[in-house]
Amino acid sequence: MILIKFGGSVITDKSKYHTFNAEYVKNMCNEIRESGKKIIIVHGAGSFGHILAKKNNLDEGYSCPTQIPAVAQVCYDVRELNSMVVKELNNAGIPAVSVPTGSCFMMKNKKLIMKDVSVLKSLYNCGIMPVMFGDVVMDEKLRFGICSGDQIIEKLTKIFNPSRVIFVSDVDGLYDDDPQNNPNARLIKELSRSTFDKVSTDITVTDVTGGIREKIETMFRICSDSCDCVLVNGTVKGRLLSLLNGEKVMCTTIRRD
Ligand code: IP8
Repeated sequence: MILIKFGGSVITDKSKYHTFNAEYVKNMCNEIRESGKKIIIVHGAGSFGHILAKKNNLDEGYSCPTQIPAVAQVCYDVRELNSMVVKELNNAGIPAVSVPTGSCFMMKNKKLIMKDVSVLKSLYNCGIMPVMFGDVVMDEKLRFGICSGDQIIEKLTKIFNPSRVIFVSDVDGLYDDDPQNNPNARLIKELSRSTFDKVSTDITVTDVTGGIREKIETMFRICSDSCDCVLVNGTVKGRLLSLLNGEKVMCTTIRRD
């Protein structure tokens, strides 16, 4: 099976609060359906989560009472986003249901811990895709915390043993320099740990769960001899389908040294 993370940068406009990129989501859902592969999707929060979470310091846990309505609002917003993603999956012909992250996981000092994941397995075995998402989750030490889709993916890797994990974002992959500022920046097709240590990964977006560096670190932890990890652009129509079909596409594959 394959795990796919729909990054917030593809499914939302990260710079504008509460903006859904319906077209990209629809295309990706259709491509997943067309591939015929067994897949579970997790998605990020994008502008439905990060903007308010950052404004209210939710990633640091509880510090003042005004955060509480913000927690409720972010939970509401990411559930709205999740409903739209789940709707597109079902419209594409993929039976899918929402599984709120807090129903299977808790956090302890920002670390995600599994509680009861039997519902995930039961849905999957029933031919229904459980769809989890970056969310505010209760934390045993900090009262609440921000759980990213990447953290969820890392846990699901242990449960489902995927042969491949695909992180879909709005860039072609990782470059050896910032392509916005350097026209000679080159896409890194295969990323090893030694190459990664030399690459600049400065980001300017509003992201409370870490930027591209944290994401690639997660990918290094996930990838193994039996599971490869790929970063691909989901805004280019057809690219995800080509990747799923085993064709050569523009992307970055993470390789363990
Ligand atoms: O977009 C973040 O999840 P991510 C979750 O996967 C919230 O990093 C609520 C900001």
